[in-house]
Amino acid sequence: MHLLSLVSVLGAATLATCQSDPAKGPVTGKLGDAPVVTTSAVGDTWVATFDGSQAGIKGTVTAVGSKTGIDYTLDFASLPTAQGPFGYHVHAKALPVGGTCADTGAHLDTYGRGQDPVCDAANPQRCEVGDLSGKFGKVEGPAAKKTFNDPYSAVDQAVPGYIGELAIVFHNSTAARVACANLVKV
Ligand SMILES: *[C@@H]1O[C@H](CO)[C@@H](O)[C@H](O)[C@H]1NC(C)=O
Ligand SMILES: [Cu+2]
Repeated sequence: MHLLSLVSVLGAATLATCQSDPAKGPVTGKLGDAPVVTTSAVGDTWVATFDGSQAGIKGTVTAVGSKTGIDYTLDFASLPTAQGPFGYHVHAKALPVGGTCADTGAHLDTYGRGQDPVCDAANPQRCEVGDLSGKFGKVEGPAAKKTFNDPYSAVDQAVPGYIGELAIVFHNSTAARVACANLVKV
């Protein structure tokens, strides 16, 4: 066997051990798949309020602690039809006072799977924790209401996947960050 082909065989083997089982879809994070969150903080509630001053987006994202993760409700009276569909994520940082959506960091990615390849909604445990629209679908104007349970995010500060005080960011169809608001405890 040539050295070169030995190297490529070893390379392929190394790659195979780093990657997830293809039958289960892309892609396990460096710290593994996201486990289902169970918590004692059931009922704790956080709300991000969009007042219409950014891209005309007006509504709320409400996150309520559930026995498994978080029950989310998106309730938007105004979403500009020309710019959607909109992706929305929990980002890794809060919007600082006087800051912009560019200051909110990347998606909350508790298990280090990265953005590439994109989230496969059939395997939500392998998506970035904060990639809510990747897991549960984008929203479109002129208005939108949407509820879902995300078992992998948490309202309990002691639990990995904690979203408290972080920013929810909306992206338009060309991925620009068009609106953001921090989650505030109710
Ligand atoms: C998305 O927002 C950016 C920044 O405001 C803007 O330049 C772009 O045209 C928007 N895309 C759409 C499809 O509206
Ligand atoms: Cu985002």
